[in-house]
Amino acid sequence: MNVAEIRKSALEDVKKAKNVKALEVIRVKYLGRKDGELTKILRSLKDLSVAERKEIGPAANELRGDLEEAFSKKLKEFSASSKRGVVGIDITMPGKKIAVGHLHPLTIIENRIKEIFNSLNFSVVEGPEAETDYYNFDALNIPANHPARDMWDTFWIDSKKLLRTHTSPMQIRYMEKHQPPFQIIVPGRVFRFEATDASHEINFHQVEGLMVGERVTLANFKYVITEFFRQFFGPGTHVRFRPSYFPFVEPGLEVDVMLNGNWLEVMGAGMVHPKVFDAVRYNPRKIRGFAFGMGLERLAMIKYKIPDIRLFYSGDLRFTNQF
Ligand code: YSA
Repeated sequence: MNVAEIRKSALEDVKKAKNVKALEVIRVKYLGRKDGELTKILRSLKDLSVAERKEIGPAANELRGDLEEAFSKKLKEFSASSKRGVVGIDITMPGKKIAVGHLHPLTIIENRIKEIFNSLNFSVVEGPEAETDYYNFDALNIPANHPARDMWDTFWIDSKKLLRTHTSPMQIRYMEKHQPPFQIIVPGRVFRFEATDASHEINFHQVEGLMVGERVTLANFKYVITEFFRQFFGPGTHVRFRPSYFPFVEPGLEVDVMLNGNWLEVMGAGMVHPKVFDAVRYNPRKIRGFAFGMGLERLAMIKYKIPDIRLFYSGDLRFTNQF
């Protein structure tokens, strides 16, 4: 190849080079110390006649300069594009904020309730959300066609299965498998086929409580519940017990808590009815117990001053992010 041919082919090769490695191969091909095409011409200059040397020498030296410039220009192009593409980090940009998750207010309340009852020696158990009418009603002394079934507006799955309307069926399930003495709480989701408003949801949570043994009395119930509310709402909290009716307790009670000068109903309760003990084959003459059921959302609403129960299930981050 003569100088003009080398110029044409070398500049063409440099233009086509895809990466630094390919560029280096091209550099060695033309400027390599041993066998570079241009190097060979430059080395042979001394053997040429004066006239030839005068003609070829300046052209070969000029080409060396041009090639070196072309190589270094191409190298700069590669390094600029690698900074953009491969490294690609602009350390002067503000960092992305990592979103840290947090617990839903109902989970916070449930955890707190479990913590307090654990400290009072209660264990936590859970049960199924889809129930049979036997556990939800019959075994709790609410036979078919009993008017008390109207107290719980029910989502029926078929004529025997339903979505539990309260956590009380777990009283039966637990007593069928365990012998007293024991004390348990049952947190869980319940469902009611009723109109929603600021304090009623069709799907909400309850925490059931059950303490059974040979010497359990209403005084034990009053102590446990008063202690629970004082730990939950604060030491000075006033608690009121009112007579009420549930078919699975005798006597039946409702419990109110005084907050900002108003009494608020927070749970149903009572001494377990002998017919419930009959259903689980305990001897009602020997065994007694108390039970209660409270609404988790209602407790959360009081504690956090939440005006509308529907906010819990709205999925509105402006609400949940406050907790
Ligand atoms: C009673 C006696 C026992 O020995 C054991 C448990 C009970 C409670 C009974 N199983 C029951 O469900 N009673 S209740 O219908 O009055 O509901 C208990 C609590 O659930 C209420 O005090 C209220 O806090 C909450 N609740 C009821 N309906 C609700 C609701 N919360 C939100 N939305 C609803 N629709």
